[in-house]
Parts: sequence; structure tokens; C-alpha cells
Amino acid sequence: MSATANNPSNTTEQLSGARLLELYQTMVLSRYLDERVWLLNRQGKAAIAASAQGHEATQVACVEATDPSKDHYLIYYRQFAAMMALGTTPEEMLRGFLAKEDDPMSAARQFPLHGAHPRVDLFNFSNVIATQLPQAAGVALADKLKGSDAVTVVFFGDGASSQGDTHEAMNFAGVHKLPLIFFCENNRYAISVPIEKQMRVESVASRAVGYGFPGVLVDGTDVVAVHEVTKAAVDRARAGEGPTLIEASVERLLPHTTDDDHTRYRSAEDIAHMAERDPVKILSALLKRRDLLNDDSDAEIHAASKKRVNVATDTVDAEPYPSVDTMFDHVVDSVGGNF
Ligand SMILES: Cc1ncc(C[n+]2csc(CCOP(=O)(O)OP(=O)(O)O)c2C)c(N)n1
Repeated sequence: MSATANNPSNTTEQLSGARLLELYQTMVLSRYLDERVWLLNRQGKAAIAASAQGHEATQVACVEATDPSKDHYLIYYRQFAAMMALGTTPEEMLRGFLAKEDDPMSAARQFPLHGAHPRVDLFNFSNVIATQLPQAAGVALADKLKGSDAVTVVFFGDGASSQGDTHEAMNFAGVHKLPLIFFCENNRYAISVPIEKQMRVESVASRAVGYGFPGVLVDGTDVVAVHEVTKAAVDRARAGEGPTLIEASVERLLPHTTDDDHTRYRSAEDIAHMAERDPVKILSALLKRRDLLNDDSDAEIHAASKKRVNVATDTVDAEPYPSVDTMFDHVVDSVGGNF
């Protein structure tokens, strides 16, 4: 079965050149922030980070096809660019990585970027792989019962697609025709486990046939293509036609996290090849071909992003850590005065 044969895309809505340029700016800013967090880890200031380098195009294009004023998003840990596209600031993200008092997601209690972010309507999520999928089905069911036309997007990786939670969520969403988009960012690795050891089918998208809704395979380095298939899935969900599974093929340009070394399980050829699929370079080249960008304006975007990240780093670095007195706040309820 060809996953692409099920492509429900019939949208005629196009991204304007000006909007493509703005998405590129978000991607570049996300890239600089991501690089900075790795440096902060090496300085001993950020405990751990999972990079989104290589995933930026697919994340900004997916968010762009939705309506953040009413739609819902259940993210996972590798989503700098999606979070920025949804309005999270560099300062807010750095407060999580540096475990500062004003971390908006967990007040420095959790793994960075874990927890909820109510200001941008991001649901609480766990590091336990795939738990966000059944939760997303619940969110979509609530919208359907309320008669809202909001759509829920749940992001996950190829490794998460092997979890039981994923299959339960997809089956439930199919049965109830939920307004839900299952958005898989397939970077071909779950830490060190390659996709061949993860599944016997030809693609994650091909699994959708087992749940009775379309599965679409798309090049996740292509902003225009991801936007188009996601827009079609959003239209389908809003029209009451049910879920879509989108599989965006991307590259994880860095090791799984700052604690990993992918040269121990990826060949030098593989690592060199994936660099050719860097979405920031691919979109830069497209914008230049369309005369929307040139070397000078590209350099200006990079310089402005670097400056923005420098300002955020200096600001957050100077902020206080939580007081020791608050160590158990939000963690353990006070029972009998023990805490
Ligand atoms: C239930 C569960 N099993 C194992 C882990 C350990 N773990 C953390 S990240 C990860 C890899 C997930 O890979 P994938 O879903 O492909 O996402 P990616 O990190 O590649 O974006 C694993 C196995 C976990 N957090 N939860």
C-alpha cells in the first residue's frame, strides 16, 4: 500500500512569499537557540537538551497550517521550532533549560521543556513516550462533544509509533472520527534504534489504513509540502471527516540528546548525507531562487537571531534559581504537615 496514494491534499491555499520568509526567520531563531542550549549544556548550565535541528521546517509548517487561537497542540521534547511558532519566547525556553525560578512550564521541577505552558495553550506532557497520543484523543473528543470546530495536533516520533498508546489512540480516533492530526516526525532513529528495528511496514503513514483514516507521507524538509498536507488534514478535521496521520520524513542532525554520541551507531556516510537535508539551508536556497532573499539579507537574519539569543541568554542567566524553601512546592501535597 502506498501511503502517498491516500494523500487527502486538495488545498489550493498557498503560503505567500512574505510568509515563507517569516517562517524562515522562526526556523533560524530556533536553530540559534537550539545551538545555544547545547553550548550551555557543555558549560554545565543546562542539564540536558534534545535538539530539534533538522526538524524545524516540518514543525513551523505544521503549526502554520493550523489556527493557534483555537486549535490544541500536544507536543513532545524535540520541539523548539513548534514551540516558537506557537509564541513561546527564547527567554521562556531558556528559563526551563537553566532551571530558573520563572520557568513557565514546571517552575524548574522537570526535565527542560516538560510540563504545560498555559500562556500558549500547550498541554502538560510527559517524557514517557507516546502518552500524549491518548491524551490528545481525549482533547479532540472533548471538542467534538462541545460542538467546537477546533482541531488537535499531536506530535510524536517514529519510535513512539511502536508504543501501545499510539495504536489505542489511533483506533479510538478512527472509531469516533475525531478532529485529530497525528503528526509523526520520522527521523529514522529512536535514540540508537534504527527504524528497521522499529517496524516491518514500509512507513508509519501506511499504518493509518488499519484505523480507517488517511495516512500521508511528506518530505519534512519541505515547508511548502508540509503546509499543504497539514492544511488538507486540518480542513478534513474541521469538516467532521475525522483524523489524518501525517508522517514527515526529517533528519535528526544531532545526537538524540546532549548525553548521546551518535557516531557510535551511525556511519560517517549517513551523518554526511543527512547534512544535505538541513531544512534551514533548503529553505534559504528556495527563498533565494524566488528572489525573496539574498546573501546579505540572509546574513542579516542570522545576525539578528544570534543577537536575540544573546540577549535572552544574558537576561535569563542573571535570573534567580528557585529558593530551596520552595523545593517541594508543586511536587508533594502537604499532608499532615510533612512537607
Ligand atoms: C515508554 C518509554 N520508553 C522508553 C523511553 C526512553 N526514550 C526516551 S526518548 C526515546 C526515543 C524516542 O524516539 P522517537 O519517538 O523516534 O522520537 P525522537 O527522539 O527520535 O524524536 C526513548 C526510547 C521513554 N522515555 N518512555
